[in-house]
Amino acid sequence: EGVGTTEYVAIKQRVLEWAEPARKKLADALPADAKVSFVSATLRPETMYGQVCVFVGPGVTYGIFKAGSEYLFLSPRAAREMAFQSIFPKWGEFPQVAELQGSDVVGTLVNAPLSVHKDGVRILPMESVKPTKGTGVVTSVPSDSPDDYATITDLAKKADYYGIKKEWAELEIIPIIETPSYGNLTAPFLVKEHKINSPKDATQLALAKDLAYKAGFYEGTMIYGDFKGKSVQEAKPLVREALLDSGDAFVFAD
Ligand code: A2H
Repeated sequence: EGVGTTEYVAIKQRVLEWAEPARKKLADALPADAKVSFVSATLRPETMYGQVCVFVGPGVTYGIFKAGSEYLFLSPRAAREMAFQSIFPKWGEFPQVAELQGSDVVGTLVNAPLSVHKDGVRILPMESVKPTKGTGVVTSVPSDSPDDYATITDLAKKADYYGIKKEWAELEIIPIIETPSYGNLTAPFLVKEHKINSPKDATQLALAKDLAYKAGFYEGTMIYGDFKGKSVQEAKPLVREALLDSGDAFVFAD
């Protein structure tokens, strides 16, 4: 971060049903049959089997941008960068058709490529989403990301406070990667071991995130999905290619 670029896999997740505030704001901005996708940026495409929701920053400003025959939901900053990566049809242009706050889209139902949750997953709020990183949209995999696990646990505990339905945050967390150090639910294991009680425990979460990432990448074995039995190092590029080939993802350098 800071210096150089990160190459993300940008996952497209089609809107199946808008949350009410977004639906109202978009009524005049989009054709009724518009295909809109949330675009989340991930470094761990091999974890997409375990995705349970998608996070946005509730106070972050997002846009909907027309990319050929489809529309993309992401931060304006990411749209600008994508305009110079041939993601929009005209070089340098990223036509914006609407502006929304993260809070407007909480509750929106989107499809989830590869996920066990075949009927789709919800857009939920995450306070720690950085508007200046990736697309500002984060796919949530609580089995393998301590940040995601701490946030989803807090959302389920305080559903009323967050204005969400408890069942949106109380989905089954399935084991997808096994590591010798932390078992088959790396993030829940580390969150417990480091006594992390809230998504605000930033120092402990940074440590857990580092441990989870290293263990997952260097020692992890896939125990779910198309590449079950392969090491994470082998599976990662294969899942990435599968997502790119199916059109569910594209590469985004940030
Ligand atoms: B990763 P780096 Cl399973 N704000 O994807 C906060 N976090 C963001 C973000 C933003 N704007 N954009 C992306 N991210 C998250 C999966 C995952 C991720 C797992 C485990 C670890 C992990 C599922 N969430 O990242 O600062 C995204 O979460 C730990 C490094 O560019 C993205 O990958 O290194 C990662 O942070 C990018 O972080």
